[in-house]
Amino acid sequence: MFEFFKKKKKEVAEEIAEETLQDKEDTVTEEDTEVTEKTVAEYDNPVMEEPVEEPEPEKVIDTASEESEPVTEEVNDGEVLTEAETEPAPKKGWFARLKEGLTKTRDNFVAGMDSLFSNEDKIDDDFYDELEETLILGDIGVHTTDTIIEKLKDAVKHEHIKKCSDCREFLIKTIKEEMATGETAYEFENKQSVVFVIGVNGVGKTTSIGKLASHLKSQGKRVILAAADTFRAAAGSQLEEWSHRAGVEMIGGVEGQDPSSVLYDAVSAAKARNADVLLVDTAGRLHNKKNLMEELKKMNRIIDKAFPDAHRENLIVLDASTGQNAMMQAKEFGEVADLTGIILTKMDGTAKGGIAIAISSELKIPVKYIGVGEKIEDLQKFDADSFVDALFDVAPSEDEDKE
Ligand SMILES: Nc1nc2c(ncn2[C@@H]2O[C@H](COP(=O)(O)OP(=O)(O)O)[C@@H](O)[C@H]2O)c(=O)[nH]1
Ligand SMILES: [Mg+2]
Repeated sequence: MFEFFKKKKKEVAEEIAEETLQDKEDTVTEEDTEVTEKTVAEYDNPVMEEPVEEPEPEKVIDTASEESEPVTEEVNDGEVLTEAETEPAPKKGWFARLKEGLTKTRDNFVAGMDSLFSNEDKIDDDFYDELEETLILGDIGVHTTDTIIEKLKDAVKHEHIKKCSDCREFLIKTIKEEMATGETAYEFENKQSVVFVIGVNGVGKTTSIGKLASHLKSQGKRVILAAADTFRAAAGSQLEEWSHRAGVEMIGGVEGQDPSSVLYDAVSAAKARNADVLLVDTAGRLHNKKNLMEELKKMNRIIDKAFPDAHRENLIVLDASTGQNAMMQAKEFGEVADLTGIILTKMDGTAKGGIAIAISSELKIPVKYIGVGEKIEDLQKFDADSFVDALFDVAPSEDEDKE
């Protein structure tokens, strides 16, 4: 297979050079001239035509168990890396870490539920109203809330559910069912893959790539990172820092370089080193849908030509703390890219973790990983059952809490 690539390399390079040239010519169109004249401030807006409110990067981790405040270090452009990211983790089961990360969501969401389910009263309309309110306030979303309440009403009619206190178990079961997105696939971890990581600025793309690289490396995979966010120099140096932490190689470019040319170099490196997974960091600040679509298309064409056999994955990163806004971003990106999964970050320190339920239930795109902190090990594979158990404080089975 690789002989074929070697032979093709020159050809592909020529085609890409041609394409780049073509792109340069294209920029002379009236519309695009206008685009290039846009100010940097406008580029700083997130991707979509309708401005999506950009989340403040969250730096606070709800770390009751942290002994000391993480020391922060200012890097360019206000990016802050914490020392905590490099510290070795205290050895805890992943379920315990998940539960710890979900503390705020649980306090917000389940505390309301518990008071609702703790009484022995008969189920009436007030109960349904309160349940509806609690679910919506927990960021489960109107659509999913309606579905859950309908199922509950049905069960109350046909099964032996009489008292409010009987509903808790049914609710847990229903939420798990709603979140089941079918086979949640992690094949890319075991194939030669190219993974595009996309999403608006500040959601945690670069951080998640660092964590994912470390996770894959610990499984013995050879990982290469591509710094295709060339919009500003700080983005490349931030990814480089993560590549050191994870102990993997990074292929970068210079500020302002065509991201596709960085990608091309990275693909060549991935093939030369026989890498298992190429993780591609992308810019979150392309200012409109057309630009984003063009950029993604161009990058996809490079993979089509230069790495046609690679398994492809488009993971969108969403910041859970933005609640319903995250859902909107997923829908908008879904219009320009074939999303194969979601990385839901900042599940720690937010009370809006219920958004994971809304996203899985409404979008039917699997949440594949969740970020539960800023440290390198704070990325977990997402499992709906464990998530709901952690949220409702259901004790895990012994197997579940193994590393
Ligand atoms: N608490 C917390 N912070 C996170 C998580 N993921 C990312 N961050 C922080 O979010 C900020 C933005 O992350 P970054 O990776 O630069 O976002 P990008 O612009 O999408 O690449 C950084 O301060 C990260 O440390 C997470 O799971 N939990
Ligand atoms: Mg970034």
